[in-house]
Amino acid sequence: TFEHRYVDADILRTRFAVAMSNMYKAEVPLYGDLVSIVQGVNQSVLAQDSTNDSVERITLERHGAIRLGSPYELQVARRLFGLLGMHPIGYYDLSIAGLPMHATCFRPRDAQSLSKNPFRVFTTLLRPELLESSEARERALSHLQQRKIFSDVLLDVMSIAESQQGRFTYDQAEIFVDNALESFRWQSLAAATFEVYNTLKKEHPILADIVCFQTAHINHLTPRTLDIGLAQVAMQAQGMKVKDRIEGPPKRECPILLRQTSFLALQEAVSFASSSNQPGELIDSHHKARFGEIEERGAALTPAGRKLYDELFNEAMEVSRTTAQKMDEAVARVFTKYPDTWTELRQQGLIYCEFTPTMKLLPVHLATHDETRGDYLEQLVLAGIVTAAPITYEDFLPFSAAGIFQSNLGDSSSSVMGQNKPYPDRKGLEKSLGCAVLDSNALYASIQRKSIENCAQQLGLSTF
Ligand code: OOG
Ligand code: NI
Repeated sequence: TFEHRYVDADILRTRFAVAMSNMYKAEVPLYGDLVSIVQGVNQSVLAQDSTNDSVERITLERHGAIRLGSPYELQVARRLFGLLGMHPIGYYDLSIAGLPMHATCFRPRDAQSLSKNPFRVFTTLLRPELLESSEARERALSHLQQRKIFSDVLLDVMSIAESQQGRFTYDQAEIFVDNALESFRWQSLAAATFEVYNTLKKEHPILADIVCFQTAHINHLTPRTLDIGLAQVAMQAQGMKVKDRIEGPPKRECPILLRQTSFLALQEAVSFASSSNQPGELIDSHHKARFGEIEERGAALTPAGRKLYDELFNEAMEVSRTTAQKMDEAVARVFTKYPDTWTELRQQGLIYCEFTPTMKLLPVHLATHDETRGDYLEQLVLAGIVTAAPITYEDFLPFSAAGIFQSNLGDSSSSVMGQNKPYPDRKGLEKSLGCAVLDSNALYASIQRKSIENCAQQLGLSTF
């Protein structure tokens, strides 16, 4: 039929993510080693207990990161990811870490798309207004205006898809994937001269990385591990230079949010034109941008759960930030105050859950909703009529992202205005993006609510 002419966006997203993973494996062989380590760990964990997420999803699961320079680039990225069923969700302020940038995450939004493939891209945008040197700012802006990271072939095929209600035919999809990949491929010939690169790098190393290259090179692709502690040990055993601590919550019985660690950015060969007057003459140098990251995902927290998390995290950070070990100890100690059984987390409204009716029949004493009995849904869970599975956190953590960024910057001094003072500007990012970012809590809440409605319907109940 007519519909069969078009490629399903969920299938296209998987194809794109797999193609990107293959490209990155060829570019950064250490990433391939990381994927092998994670798959080994995941197999051993799955052999011991089964989780709610499918093995297929976890094996395929990745997030990547790109750093964009201008609102134009961000708008094209929004269209590109939109065609892959990925939408801008959440706002992340990185000025908290002295970085002149803010971010959103492009990812699928509904439960069905997420279960097919949750591929996400953490996308940062430069905030020139936060740069201290006006000279560096002018240089960066004029360079960004000239560069072209998206080819005409790509832009054309995207326009065609948009005129077909956001869908590609099979032939168009192939052109799209091939050309979209080129926008994120590593190019060892820089777009800027060596002099410009050094000027911008002196201002901020991230600025040079964002501005001086021909593409928005993907700077890491992160597989999801079911046990980040085990994976970290395996990384060290293979001699990888691993970041000094795991970001996020401590190890727990009931994992929440996100824990991340990485191997540090590699030094890679780059050549630069010596000056714009003599484009033929090249200078060989190097650049550090690309690293390898792994992550363990836990339950999505409700606003109440997140508030408690942030309070405890801040409390732990106040204790001592002198060494990684001291920080880990403080986090572990303070987080003993965070409930650590699924029942408590659920009953105290700290996590989002997806509820599913079991085959068990509703006993007579529970067959009707009696207001005096308290939380009816919770009683059905305790009676085994309904199961409650924590919903996986699909987003990022600003402090974790900041920690990953900083681990790759060494001890370079930052010259961002008001160092380490937060300057959030969600409206500014939305203006650059050309649309509002979605609220992740609303998405988790909607998945939970739909599952509850489904339980009610299947059990023949009108309400909970
Ligand atoms: C992104 C760093 C943040 C994460 O997973 O939070 C990050 C970047 O370096 O561009 O990778
Ligand atoms: Ni990452």
